[in-house]
Order: sequence, then C-alpha cells, then structure tokens
Amino acid sequence: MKIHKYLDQIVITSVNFPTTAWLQILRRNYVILTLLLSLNFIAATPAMAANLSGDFLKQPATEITVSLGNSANELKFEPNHLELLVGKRYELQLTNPSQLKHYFTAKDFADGIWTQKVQAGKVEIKGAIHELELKPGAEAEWVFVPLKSGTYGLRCPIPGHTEAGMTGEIAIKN
Ligand SMILES: [Cu+2]
Repeated sequence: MKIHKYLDQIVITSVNFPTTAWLQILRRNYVILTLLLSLNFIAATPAMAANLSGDFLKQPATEITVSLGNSANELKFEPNHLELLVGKRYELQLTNPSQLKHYFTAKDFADGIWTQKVQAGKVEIKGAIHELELKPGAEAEWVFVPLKSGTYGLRCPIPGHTEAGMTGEIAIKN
C-alpha cells in the first residue's frame, strides 16, 4: 500500500456521513484531495464483480501516470490520450504538480470500467467514480479493469480549463 506522507486526509462527498463525522473531517485544515463519488454503482452485478475481482486481481496492474496540469500551470492533461484494453488491470496514477486545482472528470469512462479501488493517502474508496478533484500537489491511485470498448472523453470542468484545452480521450479496445 502506498502512503503519501502529505496526503493523509480526504473528503468524500455524496456519501451519507453522519454530520459530526463530516465536521471532524472538514476541521482538518490540510485537506488536499477531494473525491467526488457517484452513488450510481457500476452496471456490473455483485456476482459479476466478484468474478471479476477473482480473475482480474491475479494479473499485475499496468501502471500509467497522468498529470493534471504541470509545474508551468499549463491547462492540459499529460498525456491526454490513453489506450487501454478490455480485461486488463490498470493502475492509474494521477498527480497534480501545478499550483491550481484540477478535476479528472470522465463520466462515461467510469461506466465502462470496473473500479477495484481508488486510493488517496490512507483511504481506499470502492465503487464507481466519475470525477476526482486533485488539489495542488495531490496524488491518487485508481485501480480498475476496462469492461466496455469505446472512446471516452476526459476533461477538467473548472471554468476556463476545458476551454483552454484541458481535455483528453480514453480509448478502450477489445
Ligand atoms: Cu483544471
């Protein structure tokens, strides 16, 4: 398990936390990564997911790093095109080396994959994830297996960022 020493707290939105738990989390002043989770869990049934995890967890994950912005604060994903294969296990390392907040938003892509986990600091999140928010200096690791071929759009929806070219494409092939 990778633990980034400067990433020890995250906030999960859209999950029903008791209010007090929320307040405790929000009081931490070094929250640097927010994961926005959707509660629409993936189309795969629990039985499918169990099978998938049994079969797919055995294969080593292919590591891919995508940088959200860069140290020159250019508004782009690097790389901005990913090619993935159905049935392979991937470990997507997301980093934000810029001084700006960015999102990794890939709504349809999230419906075409099975997410094993998203890990940020000491917290692991399970379930379908459509959008990740990375504050400056944040890192997150997304482990998944593509299930459906297709070409999926990627963008950072922060006002002005998509328009400036902070977009990308994720191609899943059979
Ligand atoms: Cu951005």
